[in-house]
Amino acid sequence: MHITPLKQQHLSPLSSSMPVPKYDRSSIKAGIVHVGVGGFHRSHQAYYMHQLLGAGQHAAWGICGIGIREADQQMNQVLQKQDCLYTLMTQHPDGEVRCEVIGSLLEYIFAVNAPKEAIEKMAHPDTKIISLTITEGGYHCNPNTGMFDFDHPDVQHDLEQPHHPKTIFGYLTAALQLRRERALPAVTILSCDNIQHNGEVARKMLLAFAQKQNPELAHWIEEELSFPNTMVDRITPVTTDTAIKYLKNNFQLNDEWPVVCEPYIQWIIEDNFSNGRPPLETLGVQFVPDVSPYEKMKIRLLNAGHSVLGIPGAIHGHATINDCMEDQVFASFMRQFMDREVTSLLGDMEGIDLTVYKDSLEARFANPNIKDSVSRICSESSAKLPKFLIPTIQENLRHGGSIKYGTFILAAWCYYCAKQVDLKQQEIEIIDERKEELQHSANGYKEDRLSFLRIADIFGDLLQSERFTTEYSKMLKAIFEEPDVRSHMVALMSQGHGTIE
Ligand code: CS2
Repeated sequence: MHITPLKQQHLSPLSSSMPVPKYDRSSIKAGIVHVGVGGFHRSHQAYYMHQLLGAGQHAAWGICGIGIREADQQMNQVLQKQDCLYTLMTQHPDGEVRCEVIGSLLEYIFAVNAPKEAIEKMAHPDTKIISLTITEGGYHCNPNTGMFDFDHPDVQHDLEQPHHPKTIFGYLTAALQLRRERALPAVTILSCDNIQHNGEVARKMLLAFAQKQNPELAHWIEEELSFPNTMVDRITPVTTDTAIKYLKNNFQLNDEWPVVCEPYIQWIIEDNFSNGRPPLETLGVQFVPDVSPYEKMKIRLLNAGHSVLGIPGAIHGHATINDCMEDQVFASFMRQFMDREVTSLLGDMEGIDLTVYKDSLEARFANPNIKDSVSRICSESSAKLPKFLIPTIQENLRHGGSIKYGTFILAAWCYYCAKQVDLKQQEIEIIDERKEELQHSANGYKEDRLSFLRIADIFGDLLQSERFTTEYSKMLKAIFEEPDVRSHMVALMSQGHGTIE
């Protein structure tokens, strides 16, 4: 069997078996510079732009990808080899797989080796938008205080060495300084991370950093740049060898890093762009004056729902989110969490029926072909839970609402970090930037039941609530005595007749 590597020059023969870009990629300008090209950017924003380019007349809106972390080296190598092309594999619940080559990513700069090139690209006159998927933790925002974390060693480094930055803020200030000196128009900073008020957070953190480095630049940023808030959505699991083999077997195509995703896609953006924007409304993207209620709904239901399944799922030994959904106890537990602890905190949203939305989340999570691993969901929980789950518990504490489902997940997370094995004694690999700290604090439970909660920038003021700590301690004790989380979930749902209440 002859296998063809994915490259621009091989698109023509491939076009008889799957859709490939029909537009002339060499004539397109990169109006967007995107930092953080991973699976999600490639299944979401790059896919939208690909559709737009395919519709013609939008040649100003290609993408230049930038990787600022050492870990981006692999993406760099693959994309350079493949002329920045990749296959998007959309997995339908009925088993259908739709494959398509995406061409909107025009070039990729591995900034770790070429910081100047990356900064110049951001400062290029063609660049109108700098978009970000740098993960929840990449903003260096202390969730407890809402302030910029100047203590992080990378931030310190960037303040000292502005020409060789490590953080997004170092890159942005270097590039924006050039734009200002060259009297170029400002850009829009478009955050696409799962953070409530993501645009505002990006703005606040950038201004804090710039203020310290160069107050005049900070003033210019404040006056000239816009930071629309956005809500982004498309479940994009980690790419596995199965996907790579599928393309080899079915299309004789060697794509070293395809992207797998669900059919569902959504993007809601505030229409506030400093230097023009692509006409994304033609593709069903919603432009609204205030995105906050939609962001809150998505983060508190979808993202938190994932963690509510994933953390106990890992302890139980479920491998994927759809495995969790097949387990009636897990599925009901998650739905009850949504119904009893989240729904009442979400305001009215025009055109949204929350019951329909929650039903659709259940169906999306249950898609048997998406195989989204619980390890992806549990990864970086130290950055996710302060955004996805802890604010829900805090709000419920303020309003006297139910907290038991959310609290159970935090107790289960402590167990997960302390023990790192599932029920069959299989090792659980913790993927988290703060892994050691989490393990250490979680293991302190023997001497101090509340030790885990003492990581203040994760758990905020939860420790101060007696109602919360009482409930948490009971649950923690129960889980450490009997790690069969599923039985506790059953007990918890039967309202007070089980081991925990
Ligand atoms: C997930 C998200 O990382 C997570 O824990 O909840 O990546 C989720 O799949 C996306 O936000 C879906 O839009």
